[in-house]
Amino acid sequence: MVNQRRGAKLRYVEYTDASFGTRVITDPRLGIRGPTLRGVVGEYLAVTFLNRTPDPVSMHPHGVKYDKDSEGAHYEPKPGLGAAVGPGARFTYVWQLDESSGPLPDEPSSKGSLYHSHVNGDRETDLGLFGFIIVTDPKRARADGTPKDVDREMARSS
Ligand SMILES: [Cu+2]
Repeated sequence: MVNQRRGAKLRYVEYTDASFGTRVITDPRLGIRGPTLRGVVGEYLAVTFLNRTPDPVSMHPHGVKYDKDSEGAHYEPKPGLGAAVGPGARFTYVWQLDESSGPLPDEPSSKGSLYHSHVNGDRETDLGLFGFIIVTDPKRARADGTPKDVDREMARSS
């Protein structure tokens, strides 16, 4: 399977809605990274994921709260429903942005973490299936959830 697709990359792509018809053009500076997911403390992120790859993949988040089905990681003995989304299948992950997801009062206005596919360890991340999650303090956020004190955003993953 890996040999068949040597050199091929995979990528999370954002669409305007769950009909998956119209792509959202993301910032080219993100490179192969998936769309940046963001919210403010107190909100939930609901991500409807459709797998258009030939293999089971998932979305596993860091820095947020979730129940077993929305964990998105294939941990034994009993993985949750979102642990491995098969080719052509879809799953809606629900992630809670609680106090620990966001910044402390004396920290910058947002806290970053990441999401990545987690069916086969790091393999899918190496293929390109990862992206950022940015959680902002609601007192320091604009109406759209972006931080008031940031006018230009650069994200790095290393
Ligand atoms: Cu991880």
